[in-house]
Amino acid sequence: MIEPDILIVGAGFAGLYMLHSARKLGLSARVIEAGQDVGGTWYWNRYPGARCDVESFSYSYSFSEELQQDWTWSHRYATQPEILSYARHVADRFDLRKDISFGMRVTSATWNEERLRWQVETDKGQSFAARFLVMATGCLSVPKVPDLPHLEDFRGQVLHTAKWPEQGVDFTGRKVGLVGTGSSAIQSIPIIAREAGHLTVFQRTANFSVPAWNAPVSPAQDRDVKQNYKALRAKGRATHAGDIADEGYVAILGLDEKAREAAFETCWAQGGFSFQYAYSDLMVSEEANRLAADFVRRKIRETVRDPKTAERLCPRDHPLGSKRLCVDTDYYETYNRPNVSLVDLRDEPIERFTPGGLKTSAGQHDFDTLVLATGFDAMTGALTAFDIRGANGMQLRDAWAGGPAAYLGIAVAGFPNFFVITGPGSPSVLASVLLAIEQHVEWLSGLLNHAQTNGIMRIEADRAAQAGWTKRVAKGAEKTLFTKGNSWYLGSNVPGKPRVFMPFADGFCVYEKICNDIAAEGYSGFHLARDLEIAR
Ligand code: NA7
Repeated sequence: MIEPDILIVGAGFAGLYMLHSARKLGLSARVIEAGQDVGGTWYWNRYPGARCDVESFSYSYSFSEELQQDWTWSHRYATQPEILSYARHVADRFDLRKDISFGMRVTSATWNEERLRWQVETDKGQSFAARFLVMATGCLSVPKVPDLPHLEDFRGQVLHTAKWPEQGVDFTGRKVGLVGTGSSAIQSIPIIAREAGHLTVFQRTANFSVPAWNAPVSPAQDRDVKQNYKALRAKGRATHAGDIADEGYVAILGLDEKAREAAFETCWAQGGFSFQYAYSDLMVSEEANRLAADFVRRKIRETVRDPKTAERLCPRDHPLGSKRLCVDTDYYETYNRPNVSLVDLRDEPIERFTPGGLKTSAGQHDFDTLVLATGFDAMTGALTAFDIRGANGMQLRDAWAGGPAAYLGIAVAGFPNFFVITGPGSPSVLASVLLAIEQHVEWLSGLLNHAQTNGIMRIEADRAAQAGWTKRVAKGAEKTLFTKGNSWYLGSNVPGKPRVFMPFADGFCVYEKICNDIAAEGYSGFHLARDLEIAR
């Protein structure tokens, strides 16, 4: 039995920084990682075209000046191999690997009130008893394979974007069927189309995508960012999106038609999330959102030559941004290729898979390779995948049966000494996620330091404080258009999952201030018990 102070689940960016921070506090820590290397979602998501959709300079740690000065990003949006190399570099640079158990999965975690420790079992038979359990399991780490009728009849190769073979896939000459049109699909479709004999995309919901205008980072840009990193990071922390990219506060409805069109063109030319960050009313006013959506639909029609295909690609059933905006390179252009076709599953639903492809209500579609770009059981999937039993034997998945509730999105009532990095109820995926991770790890480190200095053995979120927080998160989201689309933010891609908007939508800067105020008040909303007797 190993008895570390902290057991961390996951060696992605959250787990790596948590380990580094725990060491700085003088705590012993162990990380359990299912993969054979660090990187988390970037270890598994090796599909062609996988890239970050936040710019590389933001998609990186800020906690070490030496690290950010030494590392050079090759492109505005880094590829998966480059991001994985960065994670490996961080692990080596801070000598993290020696405290990580790779190829090991946690199978259960049970709170032992007598010992004030988490008893953790793994699939390798190794047990741990840790004072603190930190879930650094990521928001997008449990791939979702939907219930597709008679999929087992299909005789060809089946791939999921989030479980891509390490050796890659050669699509040359293959007939490929691809289900999905979320970010993973939109990034991989242009690349698969260049190799495949034919690619048929099966779309259920047309999605909004904006151009990445990805390009190499020039030596001058690199120099400029590195000279100004400190100020850029501070600027990012003061924004709603927690991104070093510019955040505008212009109201679309405040602009006349000419100015509006010019503003949309400017954002389009900048590319990426600037289209969403630029406006104060985009995510709160249906009319403002419709104007922006109309602009994107016009761009789709200008790009895609076949008018029928263009209409199918035009999103109509959700506000722009309510499903995560996609950032692409040549996505819409790809439909001008003669070897690419688009099937709209709303017009012709899938009836069943067959040995040579699938049959819709309109007829058979043949392919020999199936790519499922069907997403994730997001934000809670990894937390409910195995037994986590808190005080009084309560299972986390039962506690969350009606939807996840976590105080500040980091701690759960009934689950003492248990913390979730970028958990539901925190900005997480609505912020630049590396900053969201850093803020959580640093805030939690402050709490653990407070516990150490004051002899606190047991930390538990107060149930009423948690209920208040959950209400506040829901209220914040209701004021926006985020709740008006069926998205993984709401859990609506997983049948039976309660429809709850999971991220904190009021903005990173707002959230960070609340967290800091709570810390300054001596961690209000938490029960902190000083010694074993009091704790019981
Ligand atoms: P997403 O964004 O959840 O996309 C999944 C896609 O798969 C989406 O287009 C779904 O359509 C489609 N899907 C899911 N189930 C089905 C079935 N049963 N039939 C047809 N189509 C289906 O996942 P991604 O991996 O692309 O991206 C996730 C995040 O990772 C992304 O937002 C970035 O932050 C990185 P639907 O829209 O549900 O109709």
